[in-house]
Amino acid sequence: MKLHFSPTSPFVRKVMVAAHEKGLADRIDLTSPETMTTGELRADNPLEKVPCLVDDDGRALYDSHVIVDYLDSIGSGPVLTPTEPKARVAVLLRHALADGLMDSAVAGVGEMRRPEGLLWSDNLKRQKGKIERALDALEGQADAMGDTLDLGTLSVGCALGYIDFRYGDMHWRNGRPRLAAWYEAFAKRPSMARTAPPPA
Ligand SMILES: N[C@@H](CCC(=O)N[C@@H](CS)C(=O)NCC(=O)O)C(=O)O
Repeated sequence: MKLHFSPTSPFVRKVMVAAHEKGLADRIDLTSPETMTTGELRADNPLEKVPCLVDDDGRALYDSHVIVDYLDSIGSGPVLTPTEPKARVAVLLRHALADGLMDSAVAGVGEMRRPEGLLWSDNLKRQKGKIERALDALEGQADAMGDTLDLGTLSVGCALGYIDFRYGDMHWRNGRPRLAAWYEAFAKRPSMARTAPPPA
């Protein structure tokens, strides 16, 4: 299988953490990030976004949730999205929160990278508000997450890793001791250690 890859994307990391946890990482070849601009990625994903996984039959899969679901169905190891209705909706909901946190964090970075004079400060403020509220909600869920590994918790781990990577000056751990303790333990998983973004 081939994965259109970027070492800094939290969505790509979500896929790679799942691949490691499901025993599939060795079966995935990573493209160089240049495919994002050469047209190669566009040929596989009309949205031209990473991650995009091309499976052994040549079928291109996107987005990160679809890819993780696919890996969950073909790999070994823990089930990432349970089938029992109550457990399933809880995992999907936590995934939605983590994924929305990633969306806002990535959008905020895009805003900060606008050429001088074009930064839309209201939008940046809005995205940062979403980030703060998502983190507050996760603080309330930290004890329930415990040491569970599923689609929801691995997405939270990748989202927090991205906040550390891009928003170090936000000091998100302040006032969120439970989430900080949860992340400290979760980040030690080999799947997380092996997929950490490069030093900023
Ligand atoms: N919902 C998508 C989001 C993917 C995404 O936003 N990827 C970013 C990198 S972090 C990207 O490829 N951006 C390029 C673009 O928007 O043109 C997913 O879960 O895979």
